[in-house]
Amino acid sequence: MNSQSASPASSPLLLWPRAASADAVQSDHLILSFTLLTLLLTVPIFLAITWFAIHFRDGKQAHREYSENKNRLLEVSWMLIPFMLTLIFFYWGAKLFDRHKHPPGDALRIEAIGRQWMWKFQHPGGQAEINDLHVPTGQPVLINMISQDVIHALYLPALRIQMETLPGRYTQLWFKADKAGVFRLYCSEYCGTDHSKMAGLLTIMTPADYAVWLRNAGTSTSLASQGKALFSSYGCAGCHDGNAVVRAPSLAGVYGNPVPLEAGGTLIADDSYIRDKILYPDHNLIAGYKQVMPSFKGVIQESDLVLLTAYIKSLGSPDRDDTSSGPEKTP
Ligand code: HEC
Ligand SMILES: [Cu+2]
Repeated sequence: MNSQSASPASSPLLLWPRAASADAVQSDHLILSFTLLTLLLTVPIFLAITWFAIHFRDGKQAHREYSENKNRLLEVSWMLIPFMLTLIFFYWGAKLFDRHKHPPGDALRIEAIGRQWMWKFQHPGGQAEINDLHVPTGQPVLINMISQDVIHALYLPALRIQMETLPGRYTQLWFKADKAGVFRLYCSEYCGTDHSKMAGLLTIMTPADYAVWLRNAGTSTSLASQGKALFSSYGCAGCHDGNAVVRAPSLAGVYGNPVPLEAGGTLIADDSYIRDKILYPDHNLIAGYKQVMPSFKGVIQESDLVLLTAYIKSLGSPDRDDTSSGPEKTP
């Protein structure tokens, strides 16, 4: 298949676009074979019903005497065999679903924000794009998304995947593309007047082309360093850097680790935890601290929350042992 040149614009009605990943091919096989099985199971029944309806119609001379079927093997097998056949698809589908739910750890992470009516994508190096998305082949790509207003859904037909984009909650989607080319992406959740315009192009490129694209896409400031600047400008550093007057924990090595709570129990400091902490600091107070952190709800936008999280994430590896200035975090 010739890729890069095949612009999606050349075929306006793309009901079944070319599959751009091995998983997408799997999905196609699953759908096609399940449709075939459904036909196999329903067409004979449909034909039999039609034949019976004609053969035994009112007024027709036919043999109508009841005779009991004593063939137990036949009775059991016509129930069991179709059941087993459909179970194969249950297993196959569940396996694919499970794969979709578990992104590999080494995935390239792209941040996405949906809003009425556009998509904003951000690469780790800080390169941002509106509606269009560029990704490399041969590497798992994880899209971490959130909505700034209503529910949207990021739909990548060539990869046969979509995910709801929710206000107030991160959702994720991952794929490993293996075909370079230009495809389409959509919002697949009706989200208001200009919903139909919330679409763009998904460009899948070889890793070398992607590297060139990144270099030409501007921004030399990574998400983490943009976040660092915000960390100062929103006044977080005032409390959270080592020599503040207020007793606040160092954020080094927090990301990805369990946090002991004042109320008992622990939480894993993932993206949602950090976002919640910034917006609702009075929830989940950390063990050994007073509630002094102000809420930044209505002050900090989703896009900045993503940057702050990227910064906090960059502050340390998950396997922190204690160089941090906060009190003991281990129970
Ligand atoms: C007035 C001081 C103060 C300010 C300003 C402040 N924080 Fe905090 N922050 C705290 C304190 C105290 C805690 C620990 C107690 C708690 O759970 O609220 C904390 C906890 C946190 C935690 C959880 C840390 C952990 O170990 O799990 C994060 C993340 C965090 N703050 C991020 C921020 C960010 C980002 C900002 C700026 C937008 C900010 N804070 C501004 C005082 C502050
Ligand atoms: Cu939308």
